[in-house]
Amino acid sequence: MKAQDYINREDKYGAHNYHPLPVVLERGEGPFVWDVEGKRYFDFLSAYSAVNQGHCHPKIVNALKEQASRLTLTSRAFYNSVLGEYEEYVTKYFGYDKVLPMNTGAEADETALKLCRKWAYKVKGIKENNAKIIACEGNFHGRTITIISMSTDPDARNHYGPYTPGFVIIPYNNIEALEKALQDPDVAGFLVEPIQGEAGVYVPDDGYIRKAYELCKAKNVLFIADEVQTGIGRTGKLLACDHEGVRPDILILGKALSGGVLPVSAVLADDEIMLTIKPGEHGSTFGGNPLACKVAIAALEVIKEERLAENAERLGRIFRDEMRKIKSDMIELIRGKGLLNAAVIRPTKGKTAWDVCLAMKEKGVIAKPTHEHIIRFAPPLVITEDQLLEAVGLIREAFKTFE
Ligand code: IF1
Repeated sequence: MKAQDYINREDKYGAHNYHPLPVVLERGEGPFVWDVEGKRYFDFLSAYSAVNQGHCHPKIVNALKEQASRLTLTSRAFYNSVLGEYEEYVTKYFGYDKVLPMNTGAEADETALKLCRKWAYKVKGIKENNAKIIACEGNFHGRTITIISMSTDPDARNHYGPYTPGFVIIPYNNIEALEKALQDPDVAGFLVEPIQGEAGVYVPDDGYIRKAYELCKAKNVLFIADEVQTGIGRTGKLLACDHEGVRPDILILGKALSGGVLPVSAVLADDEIMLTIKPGEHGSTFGGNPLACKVAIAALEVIKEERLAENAERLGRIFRDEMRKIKSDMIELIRGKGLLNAAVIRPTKGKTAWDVCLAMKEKGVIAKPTHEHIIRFAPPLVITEDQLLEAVGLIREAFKTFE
């Protein structure tokens, strides 16, 4: 089968809810993936930051293999020998009293919203059904009906109504707007991405996260950080909130929590919040399964053992410096933090970010445009300096083809 045959088959039998780059991958190792014709690429998407530890990391794959032949799923109707080990490990790792394990990022976000509402009624004392949660324009928190009820992206939202009420949407990176929204005594929480991924790696002003956290504290409002994409080393610290010394009241993790091996997500909080949910009030068949637990422990160990946050910080600076040296009229701006970066593309002679991604693919670097004029650059954090410079060279060549 040729690449086009694979593409045609997906097109014929799969829902058309994606528009992939025309490349068919069959193998991965570290920062590299190979297509069905054996061509090697630098992966500059990392499955939207799920593969921070690199493709098929041997330590994580071994953890998977070992646990897969012992016990994979018990459901939470019974205890299992691994869940407690993981719960102790992950709570100490991130510094919280408790964890609630789920599978996908969207589920973890939903869990955080439920926790926030429960806390609003049981602890804060907001009148039943009146709790409001503030979210930001340009947010991306997943695809469920409740989550897209917060979305301001017409593609994500339109024709899926009626929507879940209880959200207040304010501009991102705008402290005055937050201050104003927090005047409402029914506000229970503020849900925020420390860097907006889907909006195009939109990095807020220095001090925004810190100030927002302090405003929430002053109003007894929970500061809820969606670190599904920014967490676990991606931005040069373990958490993006660490850049401003902020410890969220509720922390949402996903993606790289498993190194891209399985869907594993988690919500972390202290007892005052987490213990408002009682037995039978929330859960998931697969959440906390022993396979996921062993994989997540290994994935988190790799982050520390290989100092991947430090690598992201150092290489991120080099990447932005080198990208800014590329002479191309099409590059309007390079921005980002750690190894979560983006180029804003100025359409030139009818050529857009999509065409740049096609050209990069030909040169051996794969990345994906977002919002038509932005390209995200987020390689696995295991990439070395030499590899990064080689990849930038290929990206430079790709831009040259448009001269
Ligand atoms: C897709 C974007 C990235 C997320 C944050 C929760 C979730 C995500 C901050 C939900 C998911 C994804 C999903 C992916 C595209 C993608 C994405 F472009 F849409 F914004 F990463 F940049 N919170 N992000 O970024 O997690 O339920 O998917 O596990 O194809 O929809 P999920």
